[in-house]
Amino acid sequence: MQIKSAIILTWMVLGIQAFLLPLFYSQSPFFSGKSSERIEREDFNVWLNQQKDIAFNHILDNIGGISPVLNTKDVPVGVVIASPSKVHPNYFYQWIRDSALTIRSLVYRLEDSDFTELNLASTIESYIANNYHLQRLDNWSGKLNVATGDYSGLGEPKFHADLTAFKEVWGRPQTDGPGLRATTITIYLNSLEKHNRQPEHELLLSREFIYHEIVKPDLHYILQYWNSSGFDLWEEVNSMHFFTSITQLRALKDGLALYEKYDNKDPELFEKLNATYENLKNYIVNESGYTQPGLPYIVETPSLLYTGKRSGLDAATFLGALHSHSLENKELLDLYADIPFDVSESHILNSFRAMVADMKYRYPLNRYRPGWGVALGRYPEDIYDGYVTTEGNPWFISTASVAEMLFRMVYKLNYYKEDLVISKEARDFYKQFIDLVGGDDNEDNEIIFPYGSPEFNAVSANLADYADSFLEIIKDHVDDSGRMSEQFNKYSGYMQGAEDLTWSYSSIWNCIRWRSKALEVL
Ligand SMILES: *[C@@H]1O[C@H](CO)[C@@H](O)[C@H](O)[C@H]1NC(C)=O
Ligand SMILES: *[C@@H]1O[C@H](CO)[C@@H](O)[C@H](O)[C@H]1NC(C)=O
Ligand SMILES: *[C@@H]1O[C@H](CO)[C@@H](O)[C@H](O)[C@H]1NC(C)=O
Ligand SMILES: CC(=O)N[C@H]1CO[C@H](CO)[C@@H](O)[C@@H]1O
Repeated sequence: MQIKSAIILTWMVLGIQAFLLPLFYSQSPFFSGKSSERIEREDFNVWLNQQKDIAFNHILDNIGGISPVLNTKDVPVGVVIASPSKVHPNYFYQWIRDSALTIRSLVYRLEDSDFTELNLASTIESYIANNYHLQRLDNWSGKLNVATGDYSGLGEPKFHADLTAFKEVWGRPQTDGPGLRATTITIYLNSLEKHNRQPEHELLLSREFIYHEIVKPDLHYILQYWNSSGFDLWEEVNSMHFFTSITQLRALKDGLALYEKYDNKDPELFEKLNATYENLKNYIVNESGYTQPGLPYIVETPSLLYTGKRSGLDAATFLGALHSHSLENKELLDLYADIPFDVSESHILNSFRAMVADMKYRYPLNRYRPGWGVALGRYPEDIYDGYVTTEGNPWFISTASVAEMLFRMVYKLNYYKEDLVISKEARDFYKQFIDLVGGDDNEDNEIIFPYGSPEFNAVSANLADYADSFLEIIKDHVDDSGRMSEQFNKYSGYMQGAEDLTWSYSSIWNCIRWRSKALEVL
């Protein structure tokens, strides 16, 4: 560490273009010993294929049972650790949020394999069974008592890897966990149903059992706490947050669909789900302050805007848009069409544009690539460096997420053969990809490029190229065997923060998955 800091300092002082440094990044101490060839940085397409597999294997390295490196005494089967790092920093825990999002990648991969990768199915089911247990574990957020309607314990954000409660001061509750878990399990239930299967784990008696015993408590949690404050996904601020609200809304939508399939005995629940869905949606759109008159972008945590502490720009916004929508096929697209703020909504696009505009200059390593994507961090005011608070840095999760957004946009336009409709609010975003000057001079009018027109095709191709330029940045900052930590230093490009962060691997894997889908229809 000290040597590295000294080098960084020297390079900064000399003002040398330090972005070359990551090419020499050395091996992480958690090297699993498996054969680990050097990645091919010279050929982008070769690297993409390598990195997709490398990322997936490193996800599995961090899940008990399926991992070749973890001991199931420390990390039981199906437990997802956030990172193998036990000191500086200690992320050797299971978080409800990180685990739900990571397991979601496994569910997508299982579905992509047409339900043939059965070791993934059994890992997913162990995760679900573990969560049955975690839901019922007393903890500092509270407990679960269905009889008395006490669901408070489900707001507990993290547990020890060995499935025991974490009894230290922490940012709790975190009210996004139950919704993220419910949605991940819903996607798995739908996959089981599609393939006409029932769960095989001994605790999980049937799909109905999973819905009644595990998803329903999470839905009840949201019904009770959707309008209560909690800590955000970065675990720093106790307030109301866009990411939390929008992913809760998605979970309520999932709950309504599951209710139709697995429940008909609880009309009171249906009415509450239905009414709360409408209330939460109204809250998000009309009351929360996530959108503000005069601001073109989403305000992730409005209370911090009002106190002048933050601009509201935050990568959590992109993660919220991604994880609350599904658009693989028409059925899913229609089901979630009613959830606001999908990837092509103007506030989301303007958050993206404003984050890029800020971080292009905030992070010195970005200065050397004019016209390209930039390495993105969590939010402009961030000062967490992965160990302590000094200065914020770019994160893999943020950078991969915006690329995934762009690929989803390309997919949506081309797969559904939609016309490209550019609203007045989104003009500035699209100006980066097509000359709009020759078009309609009346700034109040929408501009429409019909599906298949030269302009439509140019925008599609340019969006995909722009997405690739974010992936190129990731390519330059992973280590020689494709490993990813949490962050990379804004001056030197060296990785820092928790090593082998599971969420970093999950987000790059999701992104490359959507890239393939987008290119198939382009
Ligand atoms: C929160 O919503 C519930 C209904 O879901 C309502 O009964 C309660 O009054 C609301 N609380 C606040 C503080 O708005
Ligand atoms: C809620 O119930 C009303 C009336 O039954 C129905 O029209 C509406 O579509 C339902 N909303 C949802 C989200 O299911
Ligand atoms: C927002 O408020 C307007 C005006 O009251 C209302 O018509 C609209 O339905 C609300 N939006 C949502 C999503 O509830
Ligand atoms: C095991 C454990 O930590 N239990 C605690 C859970 O939270 C309740 C109240 O929130 C405490 O009273 C328990 O001691």
